[in-house]
Amino acid sequence: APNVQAHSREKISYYFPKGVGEYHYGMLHPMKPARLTLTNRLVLGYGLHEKMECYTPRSATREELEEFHDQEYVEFLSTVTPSTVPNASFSRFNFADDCPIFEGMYDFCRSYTGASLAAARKLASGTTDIAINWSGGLHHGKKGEASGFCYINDIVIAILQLLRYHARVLYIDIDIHHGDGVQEAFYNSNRVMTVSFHKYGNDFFPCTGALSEVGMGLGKHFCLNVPLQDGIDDAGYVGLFKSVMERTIETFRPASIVLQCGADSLGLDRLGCFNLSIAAHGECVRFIKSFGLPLLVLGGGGYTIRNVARCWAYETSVLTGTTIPDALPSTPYDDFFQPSRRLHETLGAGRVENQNTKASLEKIRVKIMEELRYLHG
Ligand code: V1S
Ligand code: CA
Ligand code: ZN
Repeated sequence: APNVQAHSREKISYYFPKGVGEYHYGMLHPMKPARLTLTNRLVLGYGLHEKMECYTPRSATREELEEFHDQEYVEFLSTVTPSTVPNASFSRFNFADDCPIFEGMYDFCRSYTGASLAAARKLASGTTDIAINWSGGLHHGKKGEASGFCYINDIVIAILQLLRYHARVLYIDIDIHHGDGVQEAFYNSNRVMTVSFHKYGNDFFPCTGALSEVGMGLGKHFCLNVPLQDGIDDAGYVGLFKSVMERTIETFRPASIVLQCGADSLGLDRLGCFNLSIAAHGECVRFIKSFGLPLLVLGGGGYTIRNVARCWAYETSVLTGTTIPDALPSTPYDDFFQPSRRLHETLGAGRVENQNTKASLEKIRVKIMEELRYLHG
C-alpha cells in the first residue's frame, strides 16, 4: 500500500509573539491589538495548538526592518515616544490620527515583523508547508512613511526573505482595504505578483486599487486589482475570488504564496462595508491552501474584534484540516462572545445593501481574465 501518512498532513507552523496583544493605539482608535490575544485564546481553547508547531518568535532587529524601510524613518520610529513628538517629523513621516505614536509602538512593530520574518524563513527553508502569523499583515506601511494604522510593512519584509529562495511569490490580499504598500513595493517586479480584493470608490481609504493599476516596467501585468462595492455577499465574492485566483496561480506559477487575511471584509465590521460570513472568508483560505504551495498566512485589518477572533480561529482550523465545533470553547474572554457563544454568527447579511450586481462582477472578471492573458509569454 502507498505511504498514506507521508502525504496525508501538511506541517503547519504557528507564530504568536509574546505580549503582542497588550499594546494600545489609544482609546478611540479602532485598531485593537487585544484581538490577537482573543484569537490566540480561541486557537488554544479549540486545542488547535496540538495540530501545529507553535513558536514564540524573537522581535525583528533594526537591520531587518531596514531591508525595506529607510534608515532615517526607522531611526525616527525607534526614538520617538508619546512625550517627545517633534512637530516636523509628524508630517514628514505621516504620524497623525491614523498612525498615533503610542507607548511601545516600536517594540510592537518589531514584534509582529519578527513573527512574519520567522515564518517566511521557515517556509523558505522548506521545513514547513504553512506558516501562520495573525499579528502580521500590516499592508499599508511605506518605505519611509506610516499609513493606515501600519508603521512597518512586515509583508514586504517577509516577501523579500522568500525571494532569496523562491523565483516567484504571489501575494493575495482579502482585507477590505487596498494592499497599497505591498503593491507599491513590488510594482516594477515580475517576481512578485500582487492581487488585492477591496472596496473602491467614494473616497474609501486608501483610494488606490483601480482595475487599471496593473504594474509598470518589468512588473507590467504582475499586479491585479479587484475593486468592489458595498455589501458584496458570499456568493459574489467567493465566486470571483476562485475564478481569478485559479487562473492567476495557473499562469504565474508561484513558488510560494503570501495570503493577507484582513477580517474587516466580514459583515458587521466597524470600519468595513462588505457582507461576508466567516465561512466564506474561510473558504477563500481553504481554496488557496488546496493548491498545496508553501503558504504564509497573515492577519491584517478587522475592527469588530469578537468576529476577528472567530474568523482567524476558524481559519486556523481550516489550515490544520481540523473540524471544530460551532460552540466556542470557554476562555477568560467569554463575555466578548455573548450572547451566542458560537463560532459562526450571522454577520448581518443584508445589513448593507449589495451594490454589486452579477453583471458588474462579471465585467470585472472578464477584464481580469483579459489582463491575465498577457502573462503567457
Ligand atoms: N475607514 C476608516 C478609518 N477610521 C479611522 C480612524 C478612526 C478613529 C480614530 F481614532 C483613528 C482613525 N481611520 C480610518 C482610515 C484608515 C483605515 C486603515 C485600515 C487599515 C487596514 O485594515 O487596511 C490594515 C490594518 N483613514 C482614513 O479614512 C483617513 C482619514 C482619511 C479619515 C480618518 N482620520 C482619522 C484621518 C484621515
Ligand atoms: Ca485587499
Ligand atoms: Zn483593512
